Amino acid sequence: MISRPTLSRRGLIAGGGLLLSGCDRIVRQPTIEGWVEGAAGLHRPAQRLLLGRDALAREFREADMSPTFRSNGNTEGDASWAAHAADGFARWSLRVDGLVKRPLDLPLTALKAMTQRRQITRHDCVEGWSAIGQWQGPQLEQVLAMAGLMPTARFVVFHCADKTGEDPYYESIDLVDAFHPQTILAWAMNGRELPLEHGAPLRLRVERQLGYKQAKYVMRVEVRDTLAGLYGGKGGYWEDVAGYQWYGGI
Ligand SMILES: Nc1nc2c(c(=O)[nH]1)N[C@H]1C(S)=C(S)[C@@H](COP(=O)(O)O)O[C@H]1N2
Ligand SMILES: [Mo]
Repeated sequence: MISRPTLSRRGLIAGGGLLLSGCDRIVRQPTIEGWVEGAAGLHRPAQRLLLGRDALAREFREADMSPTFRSNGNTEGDASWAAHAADGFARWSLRVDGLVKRPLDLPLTALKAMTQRRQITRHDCVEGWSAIGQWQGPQLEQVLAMAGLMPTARFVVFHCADKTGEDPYYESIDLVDAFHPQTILAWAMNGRELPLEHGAPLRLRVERQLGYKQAKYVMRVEVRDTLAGLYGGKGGYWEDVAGYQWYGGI
């Protein structure tokens, strides 16, 4: 039973030798569960046992797409983001750094030129609403493979362009979710470029998790070995300020 996720990880990312060792390590490592406290500590391993962390989120048909998909949380970024928005993000690029061998600056054109994944999924917000939408972009795994993970890599942090008061929005996931096939950096929604209020130019879709994990306005992807020392240390804006679970599994 215990060895199962490790085996399925192996199948999923065959070919990525470097990434493989990272995944094997993360699946075996008991400290990840120990690190998440309280209810989350029970919830996450329980979900893994029942469904498997590699299971796909349900995908829908075009006919199932919600006629309106509301936006939630911040609906714009900071002044620097606004300047990029004003020229259609033509001079914007995604920074990829931290525990990587090759830090990258990827313009939108580069992200659009990579192999794309398109998926129609249901977004579930803890505030009590859901919507079905279509998302498109490269898999995060591809971007991480381009940058090359260092052996100590354990978490991927998404730094966003928006602030609520003093605190910037940010989110983080572990390597299991980072290499999940439905984890993409989406630049398109419902067949057109991501609208400003939905996180243009780029947002995370990590489909096995709740709405607040779907970071909008992603400016920088940082690979880290720990979440300690970053803002409130709990791995995300809502985790820090409101005690949301770090693993927001659905
Ligand atoms: N940068 C950033 N990302 C964010 C938020 C935010 O305020 N800022 N809100 C989160 C929440 S709670 C939800 S439900 C979704 C909303 O995404 P939408 O605006 O595309 O509906 O984005 C999430 N990601
Ligand atoms: Mo949300």
